[in-house]
Amino acid sequence: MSTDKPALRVGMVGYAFMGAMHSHAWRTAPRFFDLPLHPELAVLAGRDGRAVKAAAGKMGWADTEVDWRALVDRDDVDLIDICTPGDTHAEIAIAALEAGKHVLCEKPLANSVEEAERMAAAAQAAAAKGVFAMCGFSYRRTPALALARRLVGQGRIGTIRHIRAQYLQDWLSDETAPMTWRLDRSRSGSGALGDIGAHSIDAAQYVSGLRVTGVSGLLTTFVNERPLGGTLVGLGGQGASDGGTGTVTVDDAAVFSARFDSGAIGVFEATRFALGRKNSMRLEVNGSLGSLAFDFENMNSLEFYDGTQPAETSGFSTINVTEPVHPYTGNWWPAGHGLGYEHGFTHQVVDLVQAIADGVAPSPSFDEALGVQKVLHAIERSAANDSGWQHV
Ligand code: 4PW
Repeated sequence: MSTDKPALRVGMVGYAFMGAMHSHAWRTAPRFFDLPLHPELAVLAGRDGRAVKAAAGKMGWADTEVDWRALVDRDDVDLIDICTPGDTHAEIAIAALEAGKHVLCEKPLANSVEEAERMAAAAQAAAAKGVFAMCGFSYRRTPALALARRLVGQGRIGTIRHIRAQYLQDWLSDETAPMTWRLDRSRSGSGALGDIGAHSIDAAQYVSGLRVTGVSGLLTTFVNERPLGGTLVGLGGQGASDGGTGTVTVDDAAVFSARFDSGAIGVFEATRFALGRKNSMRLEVNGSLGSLAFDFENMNSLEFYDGTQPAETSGFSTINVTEPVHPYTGNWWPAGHGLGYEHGFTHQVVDLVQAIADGVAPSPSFDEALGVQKVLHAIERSAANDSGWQHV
């Protein structure tokens, strides 16, 4: 693609699910949005030399490295995109920021509050030098959720009373699905809670503009041992029957209640065992004048109940979030054609590149992501000591 825009040379660590998705976003963003900088897929880093070269060829990266430290040291890279499990986020992000590289880091920010605090401090120090960091809570950039935030900000639902968030998947419902890094606490930091519950916490705070101030939580692991070998399909797969088993050291499901700074209350659920629900990230916000409801499995629609309408015509209406007036959608297809999971990641790149060009800190910042990390940790503390749990 020819361009007269200055280059933003990207180096990415990791090339699995999120690496493939971020590669798509870096390639696609300048083709549909007029960006002030032109992202270049410069270097892909991964430990396996042969595999990373094959991935670079498939995903469109110009060069490769087998050590992320070498990537961070290169002077032909301006930004490091971290698409690895959470146990490596802190060391890579802090090294990159200290080397003067902008950073995009997948969520959740880290595997502990301590790591997240160090990352946020490094990002704050780097911002003073015009080097910026963003955490990849991509659901914010789904047009329907961005529209929900706009409507809340316009006062269309009044004072918020309830926030109800569920993130329902079922890829572990099969007890023979094999062990993966997502089930190993030393790699992932937590299970459904941090992997998908973090999205719900960020989306709830983003749409409502509120902040969680207190939680009470329950975590459970339904299947404690899983096959070590097998065939991975999507996030799950078919475990081998003869390769031994490994111990699942994370939660399979999390439920928690929350208080918000405004006095609103919330209920949250995150599970990988909701058989039949594939990627149902749901958010409902009830206010004094109306309600909003979203389900990612119907991601081009937003349900809106306008409580100011006369009773005879009141009811939830379906907003088709595909019009040019809606966030991001005008750059894509004619009204009604709809977008997919991958578009939120492209919008994430668009907003990150614009922020860097404008010299302003992008959102969600590492500080915002640290806030989510603190909520995750509070839920784990609550669940660990059964606080407030009345046994019947
Ligand atoms: O953040 C990702 C979600 O968008 C998670 O890591 C996996 O993919 C599970 O749900 C989706």
